[in-house]
Amino acid sequence: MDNNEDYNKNLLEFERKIEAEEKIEPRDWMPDEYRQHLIRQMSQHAHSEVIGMQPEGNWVNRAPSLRSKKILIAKIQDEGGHGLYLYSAAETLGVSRDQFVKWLHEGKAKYSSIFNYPTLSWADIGAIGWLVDGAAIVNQVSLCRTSYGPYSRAMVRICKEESFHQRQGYEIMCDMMNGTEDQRKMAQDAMNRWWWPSLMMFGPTDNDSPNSQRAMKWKIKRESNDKLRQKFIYKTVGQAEFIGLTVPDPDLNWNEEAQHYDFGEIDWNEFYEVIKGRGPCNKQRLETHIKSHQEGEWVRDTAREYNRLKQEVKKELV
Ligand code: BYC
Repeated sequence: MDNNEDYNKNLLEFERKIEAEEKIEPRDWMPDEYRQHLIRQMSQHAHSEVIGMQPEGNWVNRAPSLRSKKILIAKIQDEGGHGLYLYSAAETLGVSRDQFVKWLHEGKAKYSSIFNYPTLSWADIGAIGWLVDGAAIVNQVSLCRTSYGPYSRAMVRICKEESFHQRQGYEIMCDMMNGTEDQRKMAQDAMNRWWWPSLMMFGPTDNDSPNSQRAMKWKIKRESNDKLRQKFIYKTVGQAEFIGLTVPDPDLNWNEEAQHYDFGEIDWNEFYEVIKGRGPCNKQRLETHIKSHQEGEWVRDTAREYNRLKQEVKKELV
């Protein structure tokens, strides 16, 4: 068989597995474009989890009670863990974690637009848990059925933890809406600032999403950006109304015929500015990550040295 014949045979088997809903595993043959697509998406996803620790970390010292501080610390730690699952899953595609981090620092890899907005009040911590984790769950529940085995398994575990995060955020919003007039105003202000960026998390509209077609064909993505955005709005509007929050969109209307909410125009200029690195906090987020990474060099050195010594001791014992 010549190379071309080999390739076609492998491709047929790969497509059969995708069609049959069998997972693609790290040692399986896969087209290079499939591998590259996953490397991009999974590393971006991992970076988002880790960069996402920063806006919340900003409030650990100012949490209003010991209980809320403990919960917030646990949540932030979970996000770091999610980054770890995702980097490990992405490494099975043949790229090292060092390389992923290098691409992030060089501005070659993205992370979610949402983490380039500031957290101005305690209510923002509620809004992040409720809206941002809420949006992340909608996306990630769908990704549990992604075709790449390690990604899909990481998602199952992550989703369990994200549902706790979403409740943590909603609890803060409920408490504030049941509090004083000033607290209600803070909650509404956070809702006003986080609503639209949360809708942007799902990416451009289906018509403007260059990666979607291939992702759907290979079942990397199981539902489109617009469909997931709709699901999030459907799930969230009732929760907002229930506690007396107003969704900051005068064009939001239930469409009986389509059985979904029609909503106003997303500011796509803002979205593209943020993903090009020109959002309110992009510079700060990346600089903080680079600084922490450099400061953590001694930990990595120590771990490497520990491993080297362990190997030496093992050799001596043999
Ligand atoms: N932000 O063709 P499209 C979390 C980029 S964190 C930045 O639709 P795709 C959490 C996109 O990369 C949740 N960039 O792309 C953590 C592409 O550019 P490139 C993170 C975005 O990949 C802590 C271009 O726009 N979740 O849970 O088919 C605390 C065109 O887009 C964004 C994930 O990462 C964005 N929002 O679809 C709390 C989920 N949207 O790469 C919570 C996994 C689009 O070609 N990722 N772009 O240069 C995905 O599901 C998909 O990658 C996306 C985008 C839906 C995000």
